[in-house]
Amino acid sequence: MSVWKSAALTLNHSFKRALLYQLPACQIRSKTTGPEITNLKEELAVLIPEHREVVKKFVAEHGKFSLGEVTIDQLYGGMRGIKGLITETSVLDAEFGIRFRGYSIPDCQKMLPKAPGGIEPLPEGLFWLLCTGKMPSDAQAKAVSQEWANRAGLPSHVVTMLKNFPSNLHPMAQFSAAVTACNSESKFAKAYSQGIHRDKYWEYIYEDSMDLIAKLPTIAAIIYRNLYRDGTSVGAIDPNKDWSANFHSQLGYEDPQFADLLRLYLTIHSDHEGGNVSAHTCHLVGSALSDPYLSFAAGLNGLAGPLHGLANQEVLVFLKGIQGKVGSDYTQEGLKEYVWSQLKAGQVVPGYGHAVLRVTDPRYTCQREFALKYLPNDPLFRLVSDLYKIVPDILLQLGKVKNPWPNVDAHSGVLLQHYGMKEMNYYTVLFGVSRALGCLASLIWSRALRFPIERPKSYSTALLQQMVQKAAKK
Ligand code: AMX
Repeated sequence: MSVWKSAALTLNHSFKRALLYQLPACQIRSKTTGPEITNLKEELAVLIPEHREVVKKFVAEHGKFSLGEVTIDQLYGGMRGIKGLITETSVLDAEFGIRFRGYSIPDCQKMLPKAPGGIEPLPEGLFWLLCTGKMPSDAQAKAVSQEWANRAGLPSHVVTMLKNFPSNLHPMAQFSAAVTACNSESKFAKAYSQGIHRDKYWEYIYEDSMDLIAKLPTIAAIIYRNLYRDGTSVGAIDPNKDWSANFHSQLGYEDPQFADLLRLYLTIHSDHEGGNVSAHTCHLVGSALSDPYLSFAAGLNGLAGPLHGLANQEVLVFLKGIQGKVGSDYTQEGLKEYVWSQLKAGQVVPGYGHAVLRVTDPRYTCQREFALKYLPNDPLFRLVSDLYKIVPDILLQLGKVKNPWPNVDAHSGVLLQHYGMKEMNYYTVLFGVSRALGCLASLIWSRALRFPIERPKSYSTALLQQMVQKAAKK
């Protein structure tokens, strides 16, 4: 195929994707114009003014376009389905699952750059994609790896603080506290106090975000080693290794297959559009111009809830409960009985259900494919597979569950257990490391697009009752 034809096809594909997912015009520029930019901030410096103009024009022309009504059910029902946020990095389709800038998880597995010898995508590449809307080249992903390696150092007070935490403080509480304490390093907070122009906010948010993402694996690994490896040193970052490979070594693991699993894990947990608790919290706190350390720590506190990120820990507790009570020689009937007993005790089945999705989560599916390839005979994987056959039917029988299918958390712990990471209380920390990619890419764009402080309207029941009565009299 000629170079021109191939470029035209690429552009055609990009235009189709842009039309389908309403990507900004800046995302469909031909890759072939000008020399390749490998520095992410320089790339954003080109894209941001273009996209600001696109948004300005769009809002000026269509600002009064209605997206539907809000019902009282929605006010009392966790705002489910209310359209109230702009998140440029990803869109969640109830029937399809997540698309990162229009790309599905299998697309990302195929198209994102890989580490030498690895087959799973580099989270560095995904971060580039989330920030820019463009699939990065190997050189662009590598440049991000190197930047993160260079920015990974921790302030000593954070290391001391982590050392002093009691071992009964949950790893997520330690993680969020350490991230908050890194606020001493905030370039945004410093620049703001010196009086920077609002047009420049995004540049400092970008700097803090890159610094924070770089530091997260070291913070997380210190927590892991303090709690489960007698406080042994996490060692130095190797600037020639990618972000996940360094994290893998800092945690104390050696199996390259586990490093590749971490790449997949850190990619797929990154972003799930804007309304989920962690992303929304980070966005909300950031809208007050709290710096990225404070904003993301707030998001982590939300992720630590059992109905959100902590579900990955809860799933393992659930699976171990089954193994303890029903044994590994279980029958389908035995499994069903256990699930019903959990429901009758007024508890949820962790790892199942979703506020938006109405199909099996593609993040579950890709982890299942990984397991089928590398650990098909793992007993815990077999249990997860057997539950997949019975839980949806049981949940449907309850008559109220809107999505009976498994979500991301139903699968992740099983893979980690297989590679030796048995400490289930730690699992949400891994989720948190990954979630930073989505939350912080969005935070950069929120400041780039100068989104205002978030402040939705609330009502009291009494006021709503008056409103309804008044409407009935008309
Ligand atoms: N087990 C038992 N009951 C469930 C259920 C489950 N897995 N999922 C939903 N339900 C119940 C709800 O508790 C609710 O009951 P209620 O009316 O008596 O209060 C009813 O079904 C309707 O809920 P829904 O509209 O289907 O779900 P939702 O949007 O309110 O909640 C979620 C979504 C994820 C919190 C819920 O499905 C759940 O609790 N799942 C188990 C926990 C879990 O896996 N969380 C992780 C989600 C993914 C993530 O964020 N990481």
